[in-house]
Amino acid sequence: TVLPTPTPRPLDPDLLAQQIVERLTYRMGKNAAAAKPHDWLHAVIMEIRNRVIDAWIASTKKTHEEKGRRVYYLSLEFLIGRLMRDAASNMEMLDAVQVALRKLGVDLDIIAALEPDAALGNGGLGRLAACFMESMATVDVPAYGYGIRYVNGMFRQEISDGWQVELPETWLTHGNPWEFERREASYEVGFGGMVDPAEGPDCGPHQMRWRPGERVIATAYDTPIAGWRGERVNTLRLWEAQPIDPILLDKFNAGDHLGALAESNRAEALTRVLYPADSSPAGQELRLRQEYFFSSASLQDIVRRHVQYHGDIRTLPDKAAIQLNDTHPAVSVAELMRLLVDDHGIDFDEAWDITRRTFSYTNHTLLPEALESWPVPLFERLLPRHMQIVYAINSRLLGEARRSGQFADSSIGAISLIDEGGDRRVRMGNLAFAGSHSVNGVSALHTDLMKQTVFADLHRLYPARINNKTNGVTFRRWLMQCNPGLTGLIREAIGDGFLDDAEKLRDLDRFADDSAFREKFLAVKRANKAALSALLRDRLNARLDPAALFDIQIKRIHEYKRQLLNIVEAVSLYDQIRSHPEKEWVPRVKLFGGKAAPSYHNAKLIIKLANDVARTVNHDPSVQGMLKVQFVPNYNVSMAEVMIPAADLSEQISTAGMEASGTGNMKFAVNGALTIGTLDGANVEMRDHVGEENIVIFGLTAQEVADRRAQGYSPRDVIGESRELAQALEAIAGGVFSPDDPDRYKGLVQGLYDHDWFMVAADFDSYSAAQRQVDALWLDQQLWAKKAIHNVARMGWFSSDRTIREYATDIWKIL
Ligand code: DL6
Repeated sequence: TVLPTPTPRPLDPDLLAQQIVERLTYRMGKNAAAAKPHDWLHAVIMEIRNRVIDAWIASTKKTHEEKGRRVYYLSLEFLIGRLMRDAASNMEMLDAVQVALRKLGVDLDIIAALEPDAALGNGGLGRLAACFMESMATVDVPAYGYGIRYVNGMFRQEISDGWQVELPETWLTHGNPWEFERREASYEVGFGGMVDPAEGPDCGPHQMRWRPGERVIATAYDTPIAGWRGERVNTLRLWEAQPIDPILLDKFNAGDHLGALAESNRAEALTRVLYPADSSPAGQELRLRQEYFFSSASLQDIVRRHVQYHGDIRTLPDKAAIQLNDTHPAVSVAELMRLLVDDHGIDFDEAWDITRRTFSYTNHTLLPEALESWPVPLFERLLPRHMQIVYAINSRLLGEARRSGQFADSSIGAISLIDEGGDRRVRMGNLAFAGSHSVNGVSALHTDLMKQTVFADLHRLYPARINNKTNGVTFRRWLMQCNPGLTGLIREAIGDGFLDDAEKLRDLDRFADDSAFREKFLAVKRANKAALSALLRDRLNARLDPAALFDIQIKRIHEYKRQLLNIVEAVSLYDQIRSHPEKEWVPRVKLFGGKAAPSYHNAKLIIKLANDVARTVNHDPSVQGMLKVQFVPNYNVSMAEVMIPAADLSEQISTAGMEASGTGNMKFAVNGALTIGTLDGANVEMRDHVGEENIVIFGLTAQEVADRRAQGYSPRDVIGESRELAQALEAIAGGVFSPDDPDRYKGLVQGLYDHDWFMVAADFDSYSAAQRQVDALWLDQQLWAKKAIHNVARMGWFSSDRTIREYATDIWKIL
């Protein structure tokens, strides 16, 4: 094949301006004089895209020629956010674009704000996948991301009378200039139907013929993902479901107009909407259909590509490393077995060996309610052939366990792929574990706990399989793009080395002792706070004082993340300020942001409480200037990019042992916020890197949490011993913040008295004391700045480039 050689495109702003106008005129048919901001955005993206495409074609060519191993990252979520600034910056054309647009009388910031967030994910797991895509391109790993092209991604959150209201987000309304439809990459995906033994002289005993009762077409949409400096551009391939027949004309002609479209609607429903739950299983049949749909299309694509380029399917593990991002794509294990055994005629045991050498699996949560399992009858009805394969794998797995001599008959059930307690269910975590050569956690603590809890038995059987890969974040988006002020200041101080190697941020450490630098550092932070204040004034009519301490908790709303602890502490502080107005209080702005799963009652109530407390506190003249509470609606990637650089204090306060890693914690610290946090997830490793004197740690450890629960924890007694906590809870439960409905929070507070699973009461005093320690530190701005600078300087290890190098070396064996 002859591939076009990339033509170097000049970055002369005049020429760039001319090219942008050309795109506007001849590709979009718009007159520059009449063009609207959306038109300019589209034209600019097309110009940036051209450069990306050149590099994309070159990368693909290189990968083909090298015939090396490729990574396939299977994830039901990619929380990408906006792409324009990211791509322009990585292609090193951001400055030129800005100047070119200025010449055309167009403001880059204004049009950039019009680009919709690609919100194809819920939270940490999806955002990690997006950071990994960028880092894989940056560290030159040939990779494909595979997922679903949801028409409606994460819902738009509006706050109405303090309550969360969910509205559909229509990110594709103006088209998506970043994606390319690939009609040639289409696959049939089946559901239901019958399975018969395959007949023929060459058919093996395990080979079957599946005749699905229902079939849909998966069509690929490709988005190029450019790495830093455009060295490599990888592909994010998202699948759209289409019907085999768009309309059943015989039904239509017979007058059944709705019936004629029923099949089409059913197919399209598959990729219509993202399930908006992150820590509880969606549970419905549609979700399993989504999981199988994208797994099957991706596996067919991978196998086809392998056979096309390498011929022999048996060499798949040498050329393909497939990473399962949580259990959502775990059915891929059975799908690859099906393709190998039924389509390629490979013996079952050999196929199992190929499969295990190809897959690896990342676990992202220990929450029992988030571990996926499917009722056997549902699984069998939807995927009859896969059910047979699961049983066949299970009998080998249990045989191995028995032969190991490590398991009594009574304990072997924990390893089984089928949960036999209650209604029988297929355990997707066990399937992913059994079908992979590597199983990793996402922080050191999380990985240890995986070995001790959810996978204790499988770990005993396969002690070498579990390993740790602590998460990271891409510093291109989460420092360089979102915080140009700080990036500029760092460049001035230590040069540009850190742009290519985040560990070089270490050179900044010595500037913590430089008072002139500290002043500039504080000035940058102040400017970022002013920018956030301006945004929130425009959007919410909020009046925030940039001189106050900005204390921010942004993440999904969940009881284990303990927004409630933060709100209760705010109420207690409010009480104290009113009781002692004579004291020198540190002015604080407490900001909250995050979405609750639509069916998660307590999470939605916590949002309402934050808004109720905000209304009361913010209207009370006796605390004016000392405390402000603000819930920021519709928290998303773009909002994070403004809030994180503006934070003084980052709240990472989950119950120890419950947050697998966290990645927001890393983004805040590298942007110069101090962390108040528990020894949970990656906070533990952050403390080790930044130094315990530069982070505020409080609360029970994971071991202490487990011990307290085992001993019979009595929150009522704890509350009885803490006057401040008792008063704050009484106020909330008694309706001080909800005079319109005084009983609104009775149940929520009662839950704290009765069981308090997340240890809000147990950690309250320690948290409150830590907050006062923060206040004291704030009064010494020079010391504060010093600690914040140490945070920035010592966070280099948390770059996702480091994480990806570890995956590439230890798991994918590719670097
Ligand atoms: O690993 C990415 C991210 C972690 O940083 C968070 O701590 C963890 O809660 C999140 N896990 C999920 C779980 N979803 N499921 N299943 O989003 O993963």
